[in-house]
Amino acid sequence: MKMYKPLWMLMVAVVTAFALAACGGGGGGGGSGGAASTTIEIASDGENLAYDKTAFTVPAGQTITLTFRNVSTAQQHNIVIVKGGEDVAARVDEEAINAGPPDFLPADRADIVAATKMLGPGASETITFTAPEPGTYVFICTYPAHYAGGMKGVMTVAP
Ligand SMILES: [Cu+2]
Repeated sequence: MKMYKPLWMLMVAVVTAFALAACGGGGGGGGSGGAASTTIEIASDGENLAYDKTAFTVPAGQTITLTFRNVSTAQQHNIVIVKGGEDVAARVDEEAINAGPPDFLPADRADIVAATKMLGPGASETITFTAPEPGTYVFICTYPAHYAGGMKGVMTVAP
């Protein structure tokens, strides 16, 4: 009689295994069974002053793993997601130019959700951040004249 585990223990084990399998299939997490996460891949658009996507959406509060690839053979690029719209983006762009090379990023990150380093041709970087509250957030390249040249997009954070 004591040789057998109670039936409920077996049930818990089965249900837990099922839940972990379901989570791994849908969330794309690292398999650690932690909080849900979202992966975003974005690149520069060839030699253009543009990204290969001008919009992406992420869920509020989730851990976002974003990989940016600079596929240009000549240009330096980064991606800087700002806490607001074009007005904030313009301010960050100006602060970035004042900050100067090599990163063209203001030391004060108050207006920035997340940013990669300035990447040379062919380089890539993966950053992780928590999606802020629902809304729209402009992202830009802060290399001088790239934002003005149209290198920008919008991250939407969904509730
Ligand atoms: Cu750029």
